Amino acid sequence: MNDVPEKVDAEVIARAKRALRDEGWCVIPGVLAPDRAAGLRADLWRAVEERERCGLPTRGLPTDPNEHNVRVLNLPEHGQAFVDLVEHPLALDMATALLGGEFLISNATANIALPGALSMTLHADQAIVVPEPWLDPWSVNVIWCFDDVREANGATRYVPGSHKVRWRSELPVDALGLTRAFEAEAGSMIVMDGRLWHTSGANVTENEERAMVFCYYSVGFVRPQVNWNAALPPGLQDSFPPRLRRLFGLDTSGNHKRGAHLMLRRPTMHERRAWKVRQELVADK
Ligand SMILES: O=C(O)CCC(=O)C(=O)O
Repeated sequence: MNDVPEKVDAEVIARAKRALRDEGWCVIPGVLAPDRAAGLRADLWRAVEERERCGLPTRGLPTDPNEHNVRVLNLPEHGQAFVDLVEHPLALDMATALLGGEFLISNATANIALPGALSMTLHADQAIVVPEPWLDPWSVNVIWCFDDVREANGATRYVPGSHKVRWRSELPVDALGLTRAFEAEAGSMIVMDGRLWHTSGANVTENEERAMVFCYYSVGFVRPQVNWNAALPPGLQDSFPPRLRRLFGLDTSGNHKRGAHLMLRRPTMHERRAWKVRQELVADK
């Protein structure tokens, strides 16, 4: 595999993790070698054809205002190249940095913005899967750029600082007007805190396409957007090694890890004191 995560400088990765935590996003250039980015782009168009042959919708989905966005849902079923992206070591490393060790792949899709594509509605990915208030990062989107992405060809637009928004009512009234474009070269990875409010940009170019893949991860106690048991062909599920089965949430057990430590450890001094105080209060009543 022509993969180069090892070549991304450790200092660049450390800086990116700090930016992700503090600013809610980061761009890491040069993660995919140019030929791999180009190969994935060709794979993506093959996936579009495959879906259209099967009669599955790729344009004019309810998320988009017109037919100039080409969407590929359920990407992992369209080839190993996309499964490799989902479990790319640097993607998992960045997700771990924000979410901690226990997370699932929630969704993996592509959006190719063709000339004439317009912006979708402003949203935060975490708000789609978890009700407010959004107090902690519980999801993260790792975005792969297969083209040079610039404001004019529809770069994703984000509201600076909006990963701190806990309630929708805290969003600035003119949030859309405050958005800025994520610009990045082909082969870059953009990482976005699930709480960051954003939208697709309009592609106002004559002839540039903007192809991006969105690998969306969420903590283990949040139900993934895709029910992979139903979405992935059984043969593909069977071919997955244990680490991939875990990442896709395909194992028989789920959602017991978060509180497991409560059963395994003795109550802390603080907890024992708090219980004692509460017992005394009840006794005094
Ligand atoms: O295509 C983009 O730039 C953003 C897409 C997006 O936010 C979404 O599909 O939820």
